[in-house]
Amino acid sequence: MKTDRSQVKQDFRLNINKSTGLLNCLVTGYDPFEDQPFNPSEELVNNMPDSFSLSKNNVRINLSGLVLPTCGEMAWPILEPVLDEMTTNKKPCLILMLGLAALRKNITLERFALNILDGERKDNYGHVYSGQIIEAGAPQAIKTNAPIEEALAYLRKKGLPADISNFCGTYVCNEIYFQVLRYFEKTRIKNCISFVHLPLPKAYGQVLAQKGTKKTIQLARGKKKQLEAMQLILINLLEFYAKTLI
Ligand code: PCA
Repeated sequence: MKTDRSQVKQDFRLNINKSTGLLNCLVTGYDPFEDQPFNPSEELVNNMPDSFSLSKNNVRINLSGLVLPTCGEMAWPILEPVLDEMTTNKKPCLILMLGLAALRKNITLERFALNILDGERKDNYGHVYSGQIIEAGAPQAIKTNAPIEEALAYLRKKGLPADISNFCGTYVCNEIYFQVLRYFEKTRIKNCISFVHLPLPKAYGQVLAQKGTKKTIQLARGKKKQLEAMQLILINLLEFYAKTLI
């Protein structure tokens, strides 16, 4: 099914910061979908800082954020030109992609994107797919080049519980993750691309209560604090990944 691109809300287009210094850094999220009234990924992208610092190197890195519609057919034509713009200066690209996995409890760093669209869930523009290939001739799966195992250990050490997942689903997050990984496979630009599925804040609060440290356990209660914990993860991940690119 084709959808008219003019239906896409303007707020899905967030201006990409042109002067990103050492790195081109982008964080993406999605709007609410299915019966979820809220998407933590949207909330986090909209509230992220404009920059973050790399402690040891004393370097500040600017961030751009982009909230995408939960529809692959809509989202990719918005994201692709942003990637084109990001890659024109040939600087390394760091992309942290976020999405909601409402049935999961913990934050998960996704290892693979699959070349498949499948499932019974309608996207926000009514599309449903059944075993459709995203790109003919492309690999069946692409593995992230982000050092997720090391990143996971880093987060856990800071009392921020997370896991690795080998299945990003077969819905919109997987589709766009696949497209972005594939995009960079075709360029020679140094990059680090990582997809992180977020649970609902309440579920993460329960995980934090069990696995957090003295410091982070305080963020276990209340949506605002739970989101703060997720924001901390995001910043820590960005710092960790950025160091591998600079
Ligand atoms: N999660 C969905 C799509 C948008 C989002 O936040 C997914 O996991 O595919």
